[in-house]
Amino acid sequence: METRYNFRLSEKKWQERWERDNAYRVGEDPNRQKYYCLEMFPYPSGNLHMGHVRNYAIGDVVARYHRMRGFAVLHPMGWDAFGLPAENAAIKHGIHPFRWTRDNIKNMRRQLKSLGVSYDWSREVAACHPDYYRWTEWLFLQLYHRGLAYRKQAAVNWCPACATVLANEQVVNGRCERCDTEVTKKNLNQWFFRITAYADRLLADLDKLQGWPEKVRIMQENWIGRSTGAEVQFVAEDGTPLPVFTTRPDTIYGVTYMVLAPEHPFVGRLLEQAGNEELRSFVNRVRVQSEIDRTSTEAEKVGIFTGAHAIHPLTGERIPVWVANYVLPEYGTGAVMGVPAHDQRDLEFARKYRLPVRVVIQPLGQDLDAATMAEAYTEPGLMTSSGEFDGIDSEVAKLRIIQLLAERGRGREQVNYRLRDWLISRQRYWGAPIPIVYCDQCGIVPVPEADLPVLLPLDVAFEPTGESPLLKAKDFLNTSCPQCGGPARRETDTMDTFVCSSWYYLRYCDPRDEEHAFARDKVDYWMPVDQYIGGVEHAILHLLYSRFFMKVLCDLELTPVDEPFTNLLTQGMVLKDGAKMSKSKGNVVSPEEIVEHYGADTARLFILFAAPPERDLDWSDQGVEGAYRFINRVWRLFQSSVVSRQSSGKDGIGGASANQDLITHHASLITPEERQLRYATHRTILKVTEDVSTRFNFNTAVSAIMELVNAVYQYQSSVVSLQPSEKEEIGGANSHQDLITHHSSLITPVLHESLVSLALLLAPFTPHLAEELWEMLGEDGSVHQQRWPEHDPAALVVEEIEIAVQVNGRVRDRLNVPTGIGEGEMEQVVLAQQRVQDLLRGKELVRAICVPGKLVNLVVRG
Ligand code: ANZ
Ligand code: ZN
Repeated sequence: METRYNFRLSEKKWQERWERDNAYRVGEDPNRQKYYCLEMFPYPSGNLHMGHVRNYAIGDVVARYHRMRGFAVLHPMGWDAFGLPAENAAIKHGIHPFRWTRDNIKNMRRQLKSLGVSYDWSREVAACHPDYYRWTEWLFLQLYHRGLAYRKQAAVNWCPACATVLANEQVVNGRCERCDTEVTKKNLNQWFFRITAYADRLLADLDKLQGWPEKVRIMQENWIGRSTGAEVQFVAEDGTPLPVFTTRPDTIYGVTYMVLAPEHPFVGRLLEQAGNEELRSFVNRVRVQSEIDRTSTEAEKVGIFTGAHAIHPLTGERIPVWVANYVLPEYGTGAVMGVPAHDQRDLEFARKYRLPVRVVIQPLGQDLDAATMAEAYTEPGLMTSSGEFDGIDSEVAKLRIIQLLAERGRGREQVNYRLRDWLISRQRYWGAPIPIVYCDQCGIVPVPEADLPVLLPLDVAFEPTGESPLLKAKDFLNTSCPQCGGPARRETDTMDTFVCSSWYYLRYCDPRDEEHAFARDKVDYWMPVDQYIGGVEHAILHLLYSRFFMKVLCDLELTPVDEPFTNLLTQGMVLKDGAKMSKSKGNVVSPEEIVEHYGADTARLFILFAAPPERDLDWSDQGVEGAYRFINRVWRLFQSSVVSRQSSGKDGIGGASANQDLITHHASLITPEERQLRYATHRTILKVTEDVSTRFNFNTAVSAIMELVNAVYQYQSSVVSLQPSEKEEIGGANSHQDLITHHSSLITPVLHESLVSLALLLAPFTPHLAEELWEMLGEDGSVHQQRWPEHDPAALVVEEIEIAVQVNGRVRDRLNVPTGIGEGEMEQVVLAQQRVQDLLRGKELVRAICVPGKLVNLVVRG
């Protein structure tokens, strides 16, 4: 007889059976409630890492649990298969991105299957497949036709030596990753999605997302960055309007200078005039700094006076106009009114360049000294040195000043967003083509829907020039205009891969549709995703873009809802010795090796047990060993308990539910040991159900299961030790067979119930082992097709004792409480009784005197 669980044989066996039986395939079922469980689809980098394993193990618990609860569970998997690494591999190793990606997918799919995750593989999608990106292109056209996709000039990273555009990842410390040349900016015509048109809804609807971690909602809120304030018209002395955006119109009398972004058009005009060499070199220097370098609070604020002045809109004063690195061209109007007394950044700038400081808001009962103040005063206060507004509250002045500016045609209330439109053009090959054609006659012409997909040509050359191979693919590039038939050129930029991942969850609902991106009735059934699970690194862009897409599609009446993900779980990282696993640190634990050595169930169990899903998890070899030992311990428990049942045939105990009836019926006949085991079993069912369904506390769920296993072992040994005489009767258990036969007589309905429950409770966590246990129990079908167990409240009732309830010393009631209940609990139980509440109505409870096991005396007044 085997003494160890052969996980290799078992995991292989069950994986093959699931595949053979299409065990996790799902369709729309009008009679069942749906449940859509989704894990973020991976980039096919080549190998699964532990972060993936954690992500999918968590998702699989959720999916398997809901399946057992009777839901039609959609649990799909696919590949975020476009992107730069494939192209880099092509250049480095001469392997085509298509082949590289396909081979990686093949390997990772095998690895995923070896983990036994319950995916409906018939729904697999890959973003780089023409059947998929055809619809990415189609979605682009839908946005285009709604005015939500447009083209404008925008700066890209440019390496002058390679004469090529660089992705942000390819710029290292401001230099080209390939040739180390200093990177500059270059303006190119690029495509944008008008996500800013949805800024307000994306912000407001965050309130609907109560099933998301609060931190993620806050990150999105900050990213959208709504500010209310005013746009105020300053005008340069030559008449050029220089509007500024300010959140503090109340400080307008404190303006002592203005600052423009180096990219501001007015600065461009000044540079056209001769003799501005100093300004020119300053502007060139700042323009290549990254946004982060320009705006971080530690970064040095540098500026230069332009020589120009602007007129203050209320006082008519001449205000010097500066250029500085900290003003961003893309925010507000790219121009700022400098108020050093009330803005820290402005104060530092003013001190550095000896610009005047003017206090216009005073804190109550204090007098700020402009000459010496080291910190700007940024709170509300009383207006001062502000003309007609002196002496009033600054919050009130805010509104009045906007009013005055509006009356004079010099400003208005304004809301501003930090959110920028989404630049989707990538000067890359391995991405979804942008379905646009440029015609000399007709200009920008969208490719007709009937002509989709615009296929990515495969026969292209990869050269380390950094230039997109599409520029040299003449058959692709040169085409005819869909409108006039004349010669035209295709757009050679491809789409940001975030476009592909903004709608994949919709394609999973209808993955093989050749007529639509997804059919309305399919998404009506499946959407929204009930539970989305993935890394917090996608908390901003991916989730925001997906929400944007969903709102656009809902407005187009292509989907029934405008939020894609009802609940979101962001899992923590997998660490080794406190550090993130990474190749460079050499602390990577390979999932493949763990599965090979210990099995998929061990890997899953360890990961689920080691930490709650949202927390970081520290890898521990002992932890893995522990999970492995536990799996063997469970297996041996079943082995010793039930093997004989097969030899002696099914002994009338019957299936799980028949068993339940039997036990309930004979409840009064069971022994104290059995009562205890039943208590443990049903308490575990309750605990695991609560942990899995409401809190994702998989770690405590697993530890509850472990305790139940201990309880069953304890029960077994107590029963065996109780019956020494029987043991002797069958010959001292000399032969192994005797022992087993002997045990079989001990499989009471209560023990059987515990074992059945264990197999069911383990199913979401260790799906292969659970199948094996189910089979050992002699039960039919897959354990994963069984109903999730329900706890029997009667089993949780512990022994009770009658106590008296007194009011002011007179017995008014009697009731049962659990024996051994504490004083506090006792008081609570008594006060919760309806009859007691009736007795106390209109009276004031002074205190409750509890005598454990005897009485509670309520001392009342009135
Ligand atoms: C005058 C002022 C006085 C300001 C004061 C603040 C405090 P948020 O809250 O992020 O919207 N600003 C406007 N456009 C800018 C740009 N393109 N680059 C850098 N800074 C810019 O910030 C709005 C404030 O940031 C605006 O209000 C403006 O400075 C500055 F006591 O105007 B404030
Ligand atoms: Zn044309």
